Amino acid sequence: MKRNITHKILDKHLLQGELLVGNSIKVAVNQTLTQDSTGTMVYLQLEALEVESIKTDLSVAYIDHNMLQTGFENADDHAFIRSVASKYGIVYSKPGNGICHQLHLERFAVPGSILIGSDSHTPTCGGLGALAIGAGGLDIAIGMACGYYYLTVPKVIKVHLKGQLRPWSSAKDVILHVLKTLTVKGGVGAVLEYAGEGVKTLSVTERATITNMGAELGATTSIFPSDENTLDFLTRQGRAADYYPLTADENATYDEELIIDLDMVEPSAALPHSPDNIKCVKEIEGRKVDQVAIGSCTNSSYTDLMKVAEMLKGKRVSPSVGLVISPGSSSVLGMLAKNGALASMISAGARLLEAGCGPCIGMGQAPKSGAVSLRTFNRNFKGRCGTDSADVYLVSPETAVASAISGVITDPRTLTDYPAFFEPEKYDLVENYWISSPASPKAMIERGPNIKEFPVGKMLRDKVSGTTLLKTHDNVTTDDIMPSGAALLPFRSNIPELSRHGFKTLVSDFRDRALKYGGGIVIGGSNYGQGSSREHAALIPLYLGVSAVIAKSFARIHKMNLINAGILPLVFENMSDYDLIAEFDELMVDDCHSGLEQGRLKILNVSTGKVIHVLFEGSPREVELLKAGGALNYVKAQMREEQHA
Ligand code: MIC
Ligand code: SF4
Repeated sequence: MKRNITHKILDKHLLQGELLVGNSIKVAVNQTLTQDSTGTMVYLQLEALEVESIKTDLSVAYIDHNMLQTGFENADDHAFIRSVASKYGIVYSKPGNGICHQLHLERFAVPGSILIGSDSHTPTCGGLGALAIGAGGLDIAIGMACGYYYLTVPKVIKVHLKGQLRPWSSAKDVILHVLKTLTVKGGVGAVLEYAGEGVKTLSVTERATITNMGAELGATTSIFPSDENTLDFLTRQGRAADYYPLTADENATYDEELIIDLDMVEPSAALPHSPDNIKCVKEIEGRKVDQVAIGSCTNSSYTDLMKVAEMLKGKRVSPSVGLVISPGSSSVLGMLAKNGALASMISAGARLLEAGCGPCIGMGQAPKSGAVSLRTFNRNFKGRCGTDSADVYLVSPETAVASAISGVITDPRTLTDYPAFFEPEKYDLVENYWISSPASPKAMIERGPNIKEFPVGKMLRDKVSGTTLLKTHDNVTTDDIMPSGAALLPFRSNIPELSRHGFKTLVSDFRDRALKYGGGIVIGGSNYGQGSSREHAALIPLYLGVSAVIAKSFARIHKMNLINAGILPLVFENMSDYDLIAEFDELMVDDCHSGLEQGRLKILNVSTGKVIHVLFEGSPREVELLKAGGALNYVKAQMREEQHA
């Protein structure tokens, strides 16, 4: 059979199972990455697994999210992560070094390898031909401890790129176009594999912008071939030796195909409050803009920011606009400083932030009430920027700068001179933010007062019953289930404190409801749990006693996080049965164990007397994880058995 790139990589790493769409397989993991806001939990779980060493070729712990140190909490988290990194020989990236995905692309990603990361935008490294998958924290801890990862074999959608982008249209507009076509649930259960003659017209950083935002489609990941542009990128980063050519076989088979003519891609924007709410910039031109933010793991590379600097050279940011720029890495920032680009930004009136996630995750720069904020980021969920009443539009760097200068949403094609600059033959590598040393098993773990215990599930009883604590609409995000931002991110290693804020964007009293009824059940719409990989969106419900979530459908990473936590993720057999359950109804499920094994369970709505059938769509291993009360219990028991065998 003629193989696509995805199957070539999966095949090479296959440890167990058959490569058939929908099957559960076990693959070897080469690399892992964590960032700090999910990382504390990952490393607490790694400790709980009680292994002496890790089994990956490379694991990296980045500090990039929680960098506003307004209290001791974030700094405590950093110290904890750093001490665990030193114990296990995990590479530690100090705050200020940059955003995990941009750094990993620059320094470590290898074509043809498998990378898993505790962040949903891990697929960024697919721009370089790695199979890079975002996962929940426990999966990353297990990946490090055991060297493997379980996934459901995705279907592979070929995205055939024709032609070449016109000036002022950019990689961001390509992925916005894909989002318009497929929507935020169109990628669930799929890998988007890019192919066609248009591929060679895109640089690795442009490809990475596209694979990064594949996360917004709900895709397992996105991947580009590894070709001469990959070699060019790696050479400039001083690591040509990591190059490995990788393309799909001629006439390779795919499950679906999408054709995009790059010539036809226009400057676009995702309108509030969803990344798939797409319009062409020219349709929304003229709306007054209050804030423009440039950066995030989507658009903070050297080439992105050089374009920005060139466009700002000799210009003035509109007096009514606040422009903030956050570079993706210390290397990018250092080079901008050295070649004068930073000076162009500053003299135009831009505000410069340190290299990190910053405003993308609401760590500062919340816009004013009712503001229009244009951002080159990847998510515009309501309230994520820190201001509930703000309207966030996702745009390319070109559209962002054109609008920052004019003060209104502006199609960059109205500008004349397309920014020109040279890419250096060798990128400056900044070494002094990295801490890398062999494992020192006796290293003291620093555990400040912010590091609290995390909840672990209990063995599943055969009968589960509970009150419906909440019923949600479609496309609920993990930002809804467990909001982030400057006030809450400091508590990512403090589940009791965080539990006060569960589902806060939907209801103000979820915790009180859970306490009153002694836990219960949540009802969701379709694509429940889209967005971030944060397993806190499962750990908070676990902590508050939620035993099951019954939804129309689930987003991939969140479903796995629920299973890992020992919470049943069940889907309605008939979607209209969603209407048969109201908030505060009493539900009862008998014969859970055999129901899970058969994939079909019967629920009695005790309040109405109605019977509802739900499905469990998961592998036999996932049934065992649920019976054991979650992945930690299951994997630990398995490791004990192996030791005694
Ligand atoms: C995000 O972009 O939503 C985050 C913050 O990077 C999350 C991780 C987290 O919640 O810590 C993600 O994308 O997984
Ligand atoms: Fe950081 Fe934003 Fe990227 Fe998430 S999407 S990793 S918050 S820059």
